Amino acid sequence: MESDERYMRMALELAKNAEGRTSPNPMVGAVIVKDGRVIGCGWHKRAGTPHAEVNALAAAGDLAEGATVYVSLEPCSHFGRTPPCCDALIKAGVKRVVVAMTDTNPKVSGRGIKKIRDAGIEVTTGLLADEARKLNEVFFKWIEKEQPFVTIKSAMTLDGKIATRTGQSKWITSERSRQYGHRLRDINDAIMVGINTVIADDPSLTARLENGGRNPIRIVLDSCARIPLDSVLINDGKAPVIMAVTEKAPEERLRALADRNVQILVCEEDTNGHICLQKLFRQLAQKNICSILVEGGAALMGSIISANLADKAYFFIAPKLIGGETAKMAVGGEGIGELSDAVELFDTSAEVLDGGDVLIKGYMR
Ligand code: AOF
Ligand code: ZN
Repeated sequence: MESDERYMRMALELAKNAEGRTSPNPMVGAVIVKDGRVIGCGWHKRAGTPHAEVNALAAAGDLAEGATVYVSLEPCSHFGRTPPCCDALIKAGVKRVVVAMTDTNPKVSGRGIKKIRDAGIEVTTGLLADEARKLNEVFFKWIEKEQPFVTIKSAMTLDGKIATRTGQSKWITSERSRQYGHRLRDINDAIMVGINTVIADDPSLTARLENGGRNPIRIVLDSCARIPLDSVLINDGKAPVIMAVTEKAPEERLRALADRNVQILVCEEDTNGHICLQKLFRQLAQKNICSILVEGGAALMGSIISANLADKAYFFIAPKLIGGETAKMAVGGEGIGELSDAVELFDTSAEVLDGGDVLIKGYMR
């Protein structure tokens, strides 16, 4: 039905109100309709708080009896931080439930839909399923693969440089691009950089948006714990810091970091003696870090790309040229020899931002 699609779109839009705030839960929206009128809406605001359906039912009150509920994800069937939504819908006496897609969380996985059907309620599934899946690309990667969703972000010139030959990098891109970058920090659970970036830039890695913003957990890859002890990010207390080190890191450095409330993760090395990123990502996923924004520098970007660990990419390109053989490029590492091995992005889009920078984004793998 045409109106089914309209209400489901509304549910998807409502879900987005909580973008970046629901982790490790998905974003979910719900719309309750009776006699062609919306009688209640809701969305899931934050993990540990009521789910979308429960918020919408509360808004509709007794009117929910005999109504149709549109929900962007299968209603849950498990007792988690909150009780099952399928029970709440059954209790409210709704007549029909329209679901965009099944929840692939193994604790739910069709059981919510079955329970609602078994209670004699009509259930329609699969409406705008592609949109619903894309909305929660982060959650589905995390719950299905037990890996975080990894986004790489780089700000470069037309000739792919991220700094001049003397190392100047502030600022390559426009104010608008940088605000966009802060929004990406705001909606990701964690931000990751390599130690060379910390030494070169002494960044704070916080989300500085006009209306506040939420700081991500800051993760630094630093095998030997070389981080200067006066670095801003381990002293400003603005967000947790995780230092990923290996056994090469000296004890007394680790103690000094622990004194600054830094969490230390001792990681395994790969065959090149670098931190094994696959294993580190798995460990981070187990800590409920569902999304990571990788901001460089060049070496880390090269490792992530060659290990095929990125899901999504944002390249901000300023219409400027820097030139120079030694000026750093966005992606370091060894690079490929055969053109046929080039990493190709898919589902790409390009957008000219105010200020003239071009944002190219797309998916990887
Ligand atoms: C829904 N509606 O709005 C959301 C759902 O720990 P809990 O109780 O918050 O449960 C979290 C799980 O519930 C989460 O992993 C996902 O499978 C589902 N999320 N389900 O019915 C919602 N956010
Ligand atoms: Zn639920």
